[in-house]
Parts: sequence; structure tokens; C-alpha cells
Amino acid sequence: MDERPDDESKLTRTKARWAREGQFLTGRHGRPESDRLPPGQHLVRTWPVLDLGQTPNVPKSVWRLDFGGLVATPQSWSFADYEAQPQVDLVSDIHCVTSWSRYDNHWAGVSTRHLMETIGVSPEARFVLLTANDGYTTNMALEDFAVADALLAHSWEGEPLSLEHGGPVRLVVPHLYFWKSPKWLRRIEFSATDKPGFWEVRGYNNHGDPWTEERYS
Ligand SMILES: Nc1nc2c(c(=O)[nH]1)N[C@H]1C(S)=C(S)[C@@H](COP(=O)(O)O)O[C@H]1N2
Ligand SMILES: [Mo]
Repeated sequence: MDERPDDESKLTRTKARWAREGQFLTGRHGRPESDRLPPGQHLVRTWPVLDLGQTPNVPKSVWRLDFGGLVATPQSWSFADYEAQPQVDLVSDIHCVTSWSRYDNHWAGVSTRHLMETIGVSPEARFVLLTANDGYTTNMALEDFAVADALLAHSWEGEPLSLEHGGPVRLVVPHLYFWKSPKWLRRIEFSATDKPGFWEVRGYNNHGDPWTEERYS
């Protein structure tokens, strides 16, 4: 007895329809969706505010960003200098050590790679110490600072970065816990030696990778 050709079985027809309709395609590439949320994190839709409790208000007219340590020439940018740099738009997820994560944040600003090229970071530099206008500091290895999606951001979701979230300019280093992304950025120091920052001397991990849960030291 003849068997029905495969392409007429109910399952085959269903699968052919799925293929036409793109069933199960997420349209998302790169990191699989199931791995997008690091261990121990939960998703939030709001954007919580976390800091040491001071909100320094530095108007753009007097704002400065200083570069020091192992650079070709120590220098300082006004906000106009910062704005004159090539601007990038980047999308990234936030992972805070207090266990919230927030997907798809749209940032605009100056990439750390451009910054390093334009100010001329010395080959001997291996670490970065970042200082903010509230006295906050944090440290990281140069290769973490220099990732392709790290930037000095002045805008979030198409609007100027609010004061409470670090305006006029904050750092965003999305592949590390968010304490490594200082708000109200004031100074960037390049160094041959590592110098632990505010939380790093208070029991937080020196590296801060959310994927391996480097929360505490
Ligand atoms: N200048 C400054 N930057 C800071 C902090 C701070 O206290 N001061 N807190 C850090 C911590 S612990 C977190 S979780 C994030 C919170 O950023 P958000 O308030 O924009 O969510 O900022 C980081 N950057
Ligand atoms: Mo945090």
C-alpha cells in the first residue's frame, strides 16, 4: 500500500506553515534570550536611582572633565569640547549588583575608544580610576574601559541624562555591574597600577562581572 508522501502529513504541513510564518524566530541575535539575564538578577521596567545620597548639580557652563596620569598631555574638556567629539548611539542592558537589570537602554555620547585615541593614552597604562563630582570613585582594567559599547553618555532614551542619573555626563560600562558606571563624571586617570575605588574597598568585587556573579570580594 502506498504511504502518503511526507509533505502531506499533518505535521509536515504544520511545520511548512511555521516556516512561512517564521514561528519561533525571535529576531534577536547574539546572546540567546535565555542567557540575557545574568544569574540572580530580575528585570525591572523603571530605572531605580542609587547613589551615596548627594546629587551634585554642575551646570554645563562650568562642567569640566579632566584626564590625567599616563596620557600624552594631561588635559581638561569643557562641555563644548565634549560635545565636539564624534557622537555614538548605543543600546545596552544595565545590571545592578542589588539584583535589578534593565534591558535596552538607548545611550548617546562619546565612546571610550574614541576618547582614548584622541587624548593619547600611553602604552604603559593598564588601569583606569574614575572620579565623580560627589566624591565617588571606581576602578577598572583598561580593557574593560575600552570595550566597544562603553561610552561617556549625555543622553538616555533621546533625552538629556537627568541629574539623578548622573547628568550632564556619566560613564556606561554595560558588561560590568552598574557600580562601575560612575554618574557625574569629573576625572579619568590612567595608571600602570590598580587603585580600588569607593565600593571596591568596601567589599565589592574588584572586577564586577555579572555573568560570573562577581558581586563581592
Ligand atoms: N557618582 C556616583 N556614581 C555612581 C554611584 C554613586 O554613588 N555616585 N553609585 C553607583 C551604583 S552603586 C549604581 S547601582 C549606579 C546607579 O545608577 P542609577 O542611579 O542611574 O541607576 O550608579 C553607580 N554610579
Ligand atoms: Mo549599585
